[in-house]
Amino acid sequence: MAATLFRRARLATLADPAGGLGLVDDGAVLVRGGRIAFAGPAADLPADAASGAEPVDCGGRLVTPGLIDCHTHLVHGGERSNEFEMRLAGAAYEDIARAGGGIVSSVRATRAASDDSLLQGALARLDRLIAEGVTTVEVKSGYGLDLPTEARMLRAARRLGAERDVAVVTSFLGAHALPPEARGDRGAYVDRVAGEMLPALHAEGLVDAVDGFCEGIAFSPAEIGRVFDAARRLGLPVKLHADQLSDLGGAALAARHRALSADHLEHCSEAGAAALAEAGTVAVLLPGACYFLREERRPPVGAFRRHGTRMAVATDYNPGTSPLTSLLMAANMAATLFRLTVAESLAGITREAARALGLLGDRGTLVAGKWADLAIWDVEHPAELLCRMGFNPLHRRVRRGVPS
Ligand code: DI6
Ligand code: FE
Repeated sequence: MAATLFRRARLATLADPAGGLGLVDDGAVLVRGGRIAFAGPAADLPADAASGAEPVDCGGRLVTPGLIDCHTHLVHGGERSNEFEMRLAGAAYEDIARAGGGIVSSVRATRAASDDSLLQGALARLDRLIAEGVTTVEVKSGYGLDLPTEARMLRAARRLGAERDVAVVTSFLGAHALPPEARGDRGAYVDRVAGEMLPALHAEGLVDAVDGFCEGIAFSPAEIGRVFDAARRLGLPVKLHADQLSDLGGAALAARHRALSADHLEHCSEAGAAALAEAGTVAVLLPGACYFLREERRPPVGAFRRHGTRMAVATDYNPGTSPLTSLLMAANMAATLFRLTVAESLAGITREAARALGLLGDRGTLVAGKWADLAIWDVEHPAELLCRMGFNPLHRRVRRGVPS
């Protein structure tokens, strides 16, 4: 089996049980069959283990796990810079949404877009993420809100993983907003999401997890609960847009359903933070949306630390509230806006992002047995990855052992 030895590497394994970066100054990563056979101090590599392996000299560069963006809406039609201008003039996001803009305006554009334009638009955005060392990305539906368009979005998401060397994980977000044709009949729409759309999309193999938007302008905890019950009947994991603009008890709802993650959480209470920790539900922080909406509330990072709630960080790329295609910038904002440490921010876009997708068993840290997904950086110190803005120091990205 072909083997490669990445040598003279400064590793940040993210595998430190105490939550640190797991730094190894003179490190090596041995890869066999696309998986990590060894990662650690070069001096600990058994002398004969790497015989015959093709050497790759990392020149003392920092090597981290490949980055993971665990919350994106990469597939959509149209763009929403008009709403940006309206908000600059003083309009609130919720007012724009109630007046028929917001998510529903992206729904109109997505329904009108061809399959090819959905794919090409998403590829252009995905390429920005990949250029920064992203090796796994989650992609949601939720701008179709009818079965044919939700299916087209999820098929486009699957295609992304065939067109590019990246792992794509899909989430069905039928409970994102009430579509105009539902004419206020919320119950009938939620029934359709849970009883028709989800089973059909799942039968086509398009759904890895089920997401929902629990908010005053979207769906109530009871409505989301019905969608989550349907997910459980199909054996699918769930996650939730929770407590972003108000506290509807979204974190507790996610915890009750043993969700993989609860995302946003600016308005999450202390009890919500505790419930997430108890359930093992990851808090996914999305500072891009917080920044772009000029939200003044911050997620309760102190409470997450006190209770031992795991924290991931993602771009939440979407055309309305977080048009951000830089995961490094998201990590910078998590540090500057939310006061995460360098170790927390970097873990947030690697180890904890893998956990938030239920994939920590095979990626997210540099540990023997996992996929050899690596990012090799032209920096010496991990803090350099986060502190500079609009700066991409990626030297090489490695997926399943193959450098690109
Ligand atoms: N993620 C979402 O899904 C909503 N907010 C967020 O941060 C709405 C996105 C949109 O306005 O299109
Ligand atoms: Fe989102």
